[in-house]
Amino acid sequence: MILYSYPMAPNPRRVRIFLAEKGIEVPIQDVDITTGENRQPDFMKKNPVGSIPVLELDDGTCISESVAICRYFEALHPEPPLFGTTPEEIAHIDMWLRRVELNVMSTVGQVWIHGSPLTAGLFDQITAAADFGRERAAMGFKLLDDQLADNEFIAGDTYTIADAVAHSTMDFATGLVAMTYDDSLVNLKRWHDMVCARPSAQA
Ligand SMILES: N[C@@H](CCC(=O)N[C@@H](CS)C(=O)NCC(=O)O)C(=O)O
Repeated sequence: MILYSYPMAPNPRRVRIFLAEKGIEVPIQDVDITTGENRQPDFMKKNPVGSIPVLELDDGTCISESVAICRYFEALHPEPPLFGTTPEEIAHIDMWLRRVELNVMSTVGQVWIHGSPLTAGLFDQITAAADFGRERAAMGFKLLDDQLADNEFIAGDTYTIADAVAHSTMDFATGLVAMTYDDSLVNLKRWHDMVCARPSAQA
């Protein structure tokens, strides 16, 4: 089994954080997305979308999409459960996971593509799209802050996949994308400091 990854990329990091929380070790092979190694024919055979992460099983089966890879490991190693166990927990965690993906990761990603000097040579950047992304990301940060006012973790009182994805997303936002969140979002800051202090943050 091999996990194709890249150190600074937020989507593979979700999987690495998830694996660290589960205590699972998987051999990792880096694919340099900055030089387009992921777009070479050999890699496109593993994932026709060309993105990382990809998990290649010993029989050659390839699974892409970070959350699908996490679900695979959850099924293999149910403890500790990070996707919930009861129908209500599973739905609640999935609801928050999708909220993080749609309201935070996708909006931060828009700022990365359209507003970062680091990607200026790669994309035809549209300033209005970056501004819209920033505005929507601020709403996403507030959504998380409100939720974290009454909950220790994103989906309630235990660590879940929603925390792994939000952690990788917030590190990406405040790191590579150089975004900040408002000082008034004290609950988000409390949670961000907490997940950064967990051993899985080293993943
Ligand atoms: N929805 C996908 C997104 C994967 C993705 O966008 N990966 C980025 C790295 S964070 C990538 O491979 N970018 C390079 C490219 O697409 O060429 C997932 O969750 O795995």
